[in-house]
Amino acid sequence: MIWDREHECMDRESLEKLQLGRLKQLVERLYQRVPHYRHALDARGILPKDIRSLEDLRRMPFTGKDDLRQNYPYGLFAVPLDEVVRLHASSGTTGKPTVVGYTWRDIGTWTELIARIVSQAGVTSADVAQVCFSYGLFTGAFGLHYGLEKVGATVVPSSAGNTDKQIMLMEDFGTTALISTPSYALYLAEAAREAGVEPRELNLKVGLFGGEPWTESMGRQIESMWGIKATDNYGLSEVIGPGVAGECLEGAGLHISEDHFLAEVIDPDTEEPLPYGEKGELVFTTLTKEAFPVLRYRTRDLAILDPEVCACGRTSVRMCKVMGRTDDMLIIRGVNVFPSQIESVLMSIRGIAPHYLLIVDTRGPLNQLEVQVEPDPTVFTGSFRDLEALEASVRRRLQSVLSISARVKLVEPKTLERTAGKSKRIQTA
Ligand code: DLL
Repeated sequence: MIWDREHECMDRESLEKLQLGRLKQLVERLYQRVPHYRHALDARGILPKDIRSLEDLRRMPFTGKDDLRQNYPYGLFAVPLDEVVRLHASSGTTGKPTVVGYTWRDIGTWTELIARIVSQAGVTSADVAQVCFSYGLFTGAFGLHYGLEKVGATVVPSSAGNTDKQIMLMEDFGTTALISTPSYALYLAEAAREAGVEPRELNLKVGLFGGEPWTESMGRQIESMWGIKATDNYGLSEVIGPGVAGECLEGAGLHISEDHFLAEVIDPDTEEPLPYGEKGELVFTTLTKEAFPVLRYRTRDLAILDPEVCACGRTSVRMCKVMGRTDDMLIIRGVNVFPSQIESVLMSIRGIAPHYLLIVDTRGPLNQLEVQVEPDPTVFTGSFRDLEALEASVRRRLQSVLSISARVKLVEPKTLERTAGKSKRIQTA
């Protein structure tokens, strides 16, 4: 079903007219209300009134994670805090998270955008939708939640974890739609089998998966284990959260809600926009956000855009599945992790040498992270009890600062590789 036919099937000319009007308003608002953007526009000699066509977007400055870090926590908000009704956060590149805010109207916009993507995946008021994202600062759960309610689905906010209970709820409540990361969907299917429940015999029909990259082949595996249709949906906190783009049942890419987000693909090195069909870094400009609008936000995600009208009738540009990243961000059990964040945690712990190795084990359904560190021989006494205490304290710090559970392994001093050039600190097992 098409949730918002007027906007999802708009002809290009009307869409571009709408986008241009919204872009002008956005730049005006940013210029008036957010000093960071005013300075960035002034530095390029651009005034809001200079925007005459969508092409003018090319001249605008980019925004990146560093800008968010420098303006932490509220510096990029375009409304006073008393108009903000919700905060969410995702990983920053160092110790502090990236904070995003929503006005009441933003929550309404988000709800509509999610209603579009869940309808694209075929979810209706007849469905029982189990949301297995963790409810909290992560945008996944709350984001999907309201849009699912909007289409009238029966929402089961079971949150992440507690696998046995998830399976019991699925059986007892007759869940038909599973909302989670793709890796959690695989893990749940395995766990169900281990608990003596055959996933294919449950009532599930469809899954909406996102929050991390997954391949077509992983999708086929999820589909065959659960006996469902697996659909992909994409988003990021800085832009709104989930709801930026979603796959319809044609399975031919993810429709971007272009009346709310201007999408570009750029060459990450030259920063030049690339034509449709070429692989590059996705860049989004929010056209309607009030509390936390962004201008040309560099996602670091690599993808290709396709402007062809889809067989489903929607006219929006589609992005392919995310093909990789331009940086070294990892996603461990749905949590974004930058090696630089781990580094800053490690460096704050006494007794640890400034060398580490991250090993990402992708063999099971859920990624595992092992952090190998060397005890600092000048501080460390060598007793076994001290060693255990140090390991435990590193593990606790990583858990409390980054919300990730990692295995911590202390290795012999001076055994981790030192190189004169770029050190290789991430390995995949
Ligand atoms: O992961 C928003 C989201 C939640 C989307 C639930 C879909 C479902 P962040 O925590 O800010 O927001 O992480 C954003 O996750 O830049 C991508 O690298 C990655 N990502 C999100 N969805 C997908 C996807 C949420 N479908 C970052 N495919 C993004 C590949 C994805 N990568």
